[in-house]
Amino acid sequence: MHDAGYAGKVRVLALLFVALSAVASAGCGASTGGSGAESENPRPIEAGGAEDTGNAASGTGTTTGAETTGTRRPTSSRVEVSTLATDLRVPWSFAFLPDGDALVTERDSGRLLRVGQSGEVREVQTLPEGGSGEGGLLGVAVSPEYERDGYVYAYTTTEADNRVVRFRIGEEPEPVLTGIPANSYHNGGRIEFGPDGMLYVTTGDAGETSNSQDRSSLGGKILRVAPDGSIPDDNPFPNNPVYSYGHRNVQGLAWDGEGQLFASEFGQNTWDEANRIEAGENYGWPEVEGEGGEGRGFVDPITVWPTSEASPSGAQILVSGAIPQWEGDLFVTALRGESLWRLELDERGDVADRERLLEGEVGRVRDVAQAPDGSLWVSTSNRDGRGTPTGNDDRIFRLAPAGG
Ligand SMILES: [Ca+2]
Repeated sequence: MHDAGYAGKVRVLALLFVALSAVASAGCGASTGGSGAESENPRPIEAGGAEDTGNAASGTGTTTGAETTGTRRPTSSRVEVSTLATDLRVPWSFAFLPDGDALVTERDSGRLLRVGQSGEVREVQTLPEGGSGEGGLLGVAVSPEYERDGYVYAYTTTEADNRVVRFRIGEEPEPVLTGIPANSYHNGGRIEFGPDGMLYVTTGDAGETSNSQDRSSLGGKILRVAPDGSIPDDNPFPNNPVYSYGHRNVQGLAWDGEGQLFASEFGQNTWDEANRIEAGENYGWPEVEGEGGEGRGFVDPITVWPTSEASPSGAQILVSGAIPQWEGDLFVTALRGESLWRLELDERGDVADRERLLEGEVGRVRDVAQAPDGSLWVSTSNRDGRGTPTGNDDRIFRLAPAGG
C-alpha cells in the first residue's frame, strides 16, 4: 500500500515544501534582515550540559569573555562558531586531506573544492554528473592510504545510476561501484571509510520502496566494499556489497571510538531516524517508519524525530577530546529542522539525552565532520531550492572551544 500513489505523495510534499518555504521566508525576512551584518557569526554555544546548573538559566543571554572569568568554568565549556567559508553553492560533503585541508563537493555544480584551514577556497576540478533534484555530486572520501595511492572517492549521479568513482586529483574518474538506483529523490550519497579500512556507501530507495527489502538491489542500503570496489569476504551476505538493508534514504555515517557504526535516515512524513548499524540487519523500511519493528524482525532506531525537526543528513561522532564536554556525542545535521542535533550516547550506544544546536541561526544544515585539529565543520544547504539563502550562503562554520 505504500507503493500506490507514492510518487504523487512526494510531489504533493514537494509542493507543500515550496509553499511552506515561501511562507517561512516571508515571515522571517524582516527579523533576520534586521539582525545585523551578514558576516556576523552565530552565537557561541555553552557546552556544559547538565553539569552547568549554576549558569544554565542565564545561558541564553549575552555571554562575553569577561562574564565567565569569575565562574571558574574552563574556557573550553564555550564553543565558538566562526564562519570559515562563504558563497558556496550546496556544499554536500567534506573529506579531509592529510595536511588538514578539506575537499568539499558542490551537489549541483559538480565542482570539487579545496578549503583551507583558514577558509580559503579554490576549485580543484569539476566532476561529470547528470543528476537532478537531490542527485548530483554528493559524497566525497579520501583514501586511508592517500599518501601512498593519492585516491579521492566521490558519489555521483549519472543519467543511468548513482555510482562511486575514484580518481587522483586532476585525473579522469574511474568507476568503483555502479548500478545504485537513481531518481530525483532518495539518492543517499554519503561515502566514508570505516575504521576497518572498507568503504561504506549509503543509498536511498530512489522512490521505489520495494528496493529497500530486496537484497539484490543496491537501493535503500548501507553498502560495504573494499577500496577497489570488490566485495569483502566477511560481508554479511556472500558476494553481496549489502551491509544493512530496509533503509529509506541514508545520508549520514559515523563511528564511535570502539568502531560501532551509526547512521542517520530520512523518514517519509512522520519519523526521521538515527540507527545503530549491525551487519546484516533489517531496519524496517517500508514496513515500518520510526519505531515499532521489534518483534517483526526489524531493528528499531535509537532515536526518532518528527520530520519537521530533522530531515537528517550528515553525521559525526566527536572523538579525541577536542571538545571535552561533547566527547563521544553523535552529531546529526538537520535540513528541514535547520539545526545541528547533539545526541549523548550511553555505554550501550543508546541515546541518553539530546540537544538542538544552531536552531534559527544558520538555516538548513547539510554536513558535519571533525577536522584533523579536532574542531567540527558544519555546512549549510540554503541554496538547494528548499531554503532561504542569505547573501553569503552557502557557508561552512567551524565549531571549536573558545580560544581553540
Ligand atoms: Ca527504520
